[in-house]
Amino acid sequence: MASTITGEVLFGINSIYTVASGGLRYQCRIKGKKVRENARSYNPIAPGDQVELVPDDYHPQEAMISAVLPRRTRLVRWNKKGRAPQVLAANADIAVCVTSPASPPFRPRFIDRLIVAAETGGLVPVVVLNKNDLCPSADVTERLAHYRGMGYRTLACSALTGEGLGELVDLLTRQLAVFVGQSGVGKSSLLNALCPGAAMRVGALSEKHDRGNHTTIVSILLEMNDGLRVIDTPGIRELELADVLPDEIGFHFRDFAPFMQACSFQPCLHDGSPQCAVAAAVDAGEIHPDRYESYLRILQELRESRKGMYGRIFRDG
Ligand SMILES: Nc1nc2c(ncn2[C@@H]2O[C@H](COP(=O)(O)OP(=O)(O)O)[C@@H](O)[C@H]2O)c(=O)[nH]1
Ligand SMILES: [Mg+2]
Ligand SMILES: [Zn+2]
Repeated sequence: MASTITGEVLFGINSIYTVASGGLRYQCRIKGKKVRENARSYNPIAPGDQVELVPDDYHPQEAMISAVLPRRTRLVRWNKKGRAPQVLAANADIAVCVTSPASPPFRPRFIDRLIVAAETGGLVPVVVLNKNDLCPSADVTERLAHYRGMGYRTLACSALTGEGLGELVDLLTRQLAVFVGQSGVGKSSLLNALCPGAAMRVGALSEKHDRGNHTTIVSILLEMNDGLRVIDTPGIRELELADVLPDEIGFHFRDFAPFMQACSFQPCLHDGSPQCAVAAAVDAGEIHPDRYESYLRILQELRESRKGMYGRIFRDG
């Protein structure tokens, strides 16, 4: 039997995965049902996954993926079309939530969701405000300061003017980041500003395999100059959560933490139970009402849908 080697998945399109190993790139298919049905997810293998490869003796750039090594972290969302959890990135250290002050508008609820998804998957969330050249409103500035006040790292920058890009490079150095955000916030532009040609590579890939116009359609791990490594993801309109249990959400709203223990009925889901200290803190102006609204919506969504069924499959499995 051929000996196996270990590699890192860069991206996968139509069940062909491009895997980097020892300075080479292999085109790989999955070998066996075990890997293919990995964790009942939409995609069995994600960018950033460490995999075992069996190189093809006759085709030097081809191999079979025989196993996926355990993931250190995972960023998961609910894939609506596929009706299953989708791993956007594996083994990334930080989840960079890219936002913009306008076009598209700033959406703190998206940030709140990404924070929950990131923290439950073992990643550190960071909030990046791109298009800072568009002069953010007082409202946007205030919400960013609020995230900062809660202890989240925030960073304002502009792919257009270059503002803040040095700080972004510092953030990305020596750790694997995944960029997540609504379509149009400038994820690809930022990557392109950091490494000219990066977006073109993504665009070319997307064009070759789908509809074109340089839109990112698959997640891809980009290896840039100076060893920077970033996973770019397709624009996400709604970040629906999966792989999270309803009673876990509260722990990822860290502004709730000082109050949660004081709720009269434990465990409390803070959605209308009597003498809920979190709801009282919202009324008293100690918790931002929009954060509470975010929380309630996520809770509602997890309860209603079949997604609850998938609670924690990745972490238990
Ligand atoms: N004013 C301004 N426009 C930007 C900036 N970054 C990106 N854009 C524009 O926003 C649009 C979407 O950018 P793109 O990188 O494709 O966004 P993505 O969908 O998040 O990858 C493009 O027209 C960019 O030129 C920025 O910093 N400032
Ligand atoms: Mg893009
Ligand atoms: Zn409560």
